[in-house]
Amino acid sequence: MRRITLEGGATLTNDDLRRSGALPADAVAAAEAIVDAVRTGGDEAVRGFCLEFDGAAPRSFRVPDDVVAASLSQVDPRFLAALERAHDQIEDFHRREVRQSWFTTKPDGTLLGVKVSPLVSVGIYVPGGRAQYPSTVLMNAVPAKVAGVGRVVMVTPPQRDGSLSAYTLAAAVVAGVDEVYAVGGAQAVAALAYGTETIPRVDKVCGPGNAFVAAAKRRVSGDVGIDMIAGPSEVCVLADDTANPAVVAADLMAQAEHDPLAASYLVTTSAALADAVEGALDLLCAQSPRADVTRASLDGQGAVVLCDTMDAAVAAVNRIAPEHLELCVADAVALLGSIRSAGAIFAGHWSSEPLGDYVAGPNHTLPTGGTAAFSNPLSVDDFTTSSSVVCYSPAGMEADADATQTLAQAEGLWAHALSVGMRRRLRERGPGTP
Ligand code: HSO
Ligand code: ZN
Repeated sequence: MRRITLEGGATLTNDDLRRSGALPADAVAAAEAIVDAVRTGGDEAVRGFCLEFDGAAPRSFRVPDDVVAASLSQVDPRFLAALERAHDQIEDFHRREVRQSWFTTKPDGTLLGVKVSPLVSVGIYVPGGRAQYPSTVLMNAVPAKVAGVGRVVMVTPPQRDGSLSAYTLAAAVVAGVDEVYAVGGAQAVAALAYGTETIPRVDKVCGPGNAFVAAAKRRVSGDVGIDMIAGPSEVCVLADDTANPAVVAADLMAQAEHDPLAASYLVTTSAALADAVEGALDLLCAQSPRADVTRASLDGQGAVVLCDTMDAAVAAVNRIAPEHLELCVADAVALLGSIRSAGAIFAGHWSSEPLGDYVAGPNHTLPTGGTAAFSNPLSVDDFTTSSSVVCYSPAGMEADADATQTLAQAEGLWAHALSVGMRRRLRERGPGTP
């Protein structure tokens, strides 16, 4: 990995971080053309793109419920138990995020508040093909269900033989997904956004995908809601000399093995630890069945940032604003207060990031590319809307009328003032409705 030494208050530059979140222009152009074609062409257009990209198109996109349910008997019982443990802990965590509607009454009898409502329907894109991500099904469907979304739909591309992965389907059953469609790519995103003859539209499209899927989500955004567009995965390990170098190396590799463009950073005050981690990386990469992807990521984006003080190390972490941060230091909890920007913080030597990818409970859909400085993990809030509520009493209306009319006059908005003025006059005539 590259070594960057920060001394005397020096800070990291964009070049140091080598982040590559931009979508390739040709993928954007292709995805936009597909979205527009599906918007006007419906099922037939979707079928055409499935034939073109997957080599086959199912007669019906909807996967029958009995086929979805049968997946439970096709997977190993240990896998199912793991899925259920993950589901229960993710559900437990997200239940705590539920925001309650609230109302308050002023002394004059006016009621003010916020009413929270679940989205009516949500579509979850789950990558398929060679990658299998049952964990992604849980991380998207569970918060949607906890929010109270009535219709949770999953789309995922079929495998080479036209079937869907039993792992992915089993996760859909455990998470309570209502409908499954065997469609992938930009055409699936377009079908969810605009609806086709056989795929009803949804209010929001979420879930990760390749550049085509990401570009399609960006294209439909505004016509439907979308969640964040995730870039390559990242980890930053902040370690002192109490960290175990082999463990730190495994943690850097756990992110690097996702994608040649993934980024793994080690920030440390200990040159001895940095050397030992590099040694361990060589040994462990030689054993990894995913050595190609892992090495490509570590060589491409990976970096060791050597800092002269712990304060400088914390500043470097906040500058990186990583998707995942591990605090492999003596007193991790004491450092929490100084961490400003990180999607998820794994505090202490026992808190492996992959525990959070699968079972700890928090969501694994997290802001990437430095966006943790201003955005949040996927949560129950992403599956609700809120409406402010105003319910004036006659006395409350009178009390606020003068200020409203004065501001309306200043803005030259005659009917605004009239709307309140009429009510004032009607109220003077006595009780009852205006
Ligand atoms: N680390 C990935 C999530 C994931 N890992 C899924 C394994 N499966 C991005 O947070
Ligand atoms: Zn992961």
